[in-house]
Amino acid sequence: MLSRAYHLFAIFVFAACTGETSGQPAALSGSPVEQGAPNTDFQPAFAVQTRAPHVRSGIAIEVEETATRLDHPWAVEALPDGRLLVTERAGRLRVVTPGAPLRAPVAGLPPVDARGQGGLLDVALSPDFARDRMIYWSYAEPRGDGENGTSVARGRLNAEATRVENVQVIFRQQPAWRSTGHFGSRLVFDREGRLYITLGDRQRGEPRQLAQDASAHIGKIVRINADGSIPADNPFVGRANARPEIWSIGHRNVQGAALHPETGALWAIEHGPQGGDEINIVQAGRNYGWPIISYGEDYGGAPMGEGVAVREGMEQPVYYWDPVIAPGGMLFYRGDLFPWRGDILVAGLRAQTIVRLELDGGRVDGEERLLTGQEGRVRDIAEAADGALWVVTDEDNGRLLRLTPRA
Ligand SMILES: [Ca+2]
Repeated sequence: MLSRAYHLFAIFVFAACTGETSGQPAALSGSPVEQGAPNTDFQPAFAVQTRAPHVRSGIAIEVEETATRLDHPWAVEALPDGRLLVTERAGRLRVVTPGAPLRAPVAGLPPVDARGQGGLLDVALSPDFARDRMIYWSYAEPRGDGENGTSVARGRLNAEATRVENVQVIFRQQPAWRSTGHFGSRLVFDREGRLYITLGDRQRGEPRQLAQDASAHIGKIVRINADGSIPADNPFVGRANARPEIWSIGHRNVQGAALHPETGALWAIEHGPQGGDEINIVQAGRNYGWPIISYGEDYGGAPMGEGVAVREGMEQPVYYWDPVIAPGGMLFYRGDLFPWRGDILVAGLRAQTIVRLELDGGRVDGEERLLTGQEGRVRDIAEAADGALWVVTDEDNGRLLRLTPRA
């Protein structure tokens, strides 16, 4: 693994905006990003719920290859000292120092079920990491008899960043299932230090129905305290036949989430089936509709359920895509290195790009695709303290890339 390639920082430079040739600002236009025909003929429930006007930053992005030969990296998180935490799905957590060879993985993590989409997934820093050095990670946990489920553990990263200590499992999705798909797994702390965990529907027909059943964690977003205890004001606390960790129901497979920088609300992005990736503002106790409503169709073209996208009592997505982008991680850009403060950036697996969304309050009003498709399946995105962006590509030869504006 310690190839000289790590020392050779290949630089790729290309225009972020393939649509512009003259350097002139693009004319305002209602035309969406070029993305092919939709799979379905659903009409949006409100204006600009999909196919927002194509906006163009008009800037070029420099892409610096900081590490290669990562084994299907799933998450990247910037440490305060400029190093990165990177998970590899096979079960390895790396501390990456830009410019230095990859070193041995962090020791002390529990075993993962690294089959299909499963393995070591997200990693997040404690809100008080500078003081407590606690990290939190999600993973497909083997539960015996071929079953597994999404679990979240935490531990203290030792001073040398070589080992996690005092590891505790603080959440276990129930029930376990025999499936290697749809683990969800994004971790987001809110402003009060409570932890949101996004979960999936386990990809099979039977557990999919449990996305509407509050007695299961399947197809949910949950919220717990940092020690695994349950906040007393969670919406399902005290309800019969309901899991008290649940924050919202009716999700398919949520792999991206972030707190809105002004409102503090949780925004989440989930994979649709064939069509119907969606962004939701996730509010306590609400039902986000899966598998009853969707802007997608089943693989092969059959309708999902009754083939409806709107139902009373179920939340509409803020925005959706058909065809899908296959969204990984998302963030709200906070820096000023790029001219995108307040915009959403989404890692696109199928789209092999970063998708940028401009917002007008709680609605999307512009969309741009930022990379050219040469970077591979973009799994996660993180913002460094200086406003640079870090992304990882989920491939056999997965890469950690640093993005900055081209000088
Ligand atoms: Ca939905």
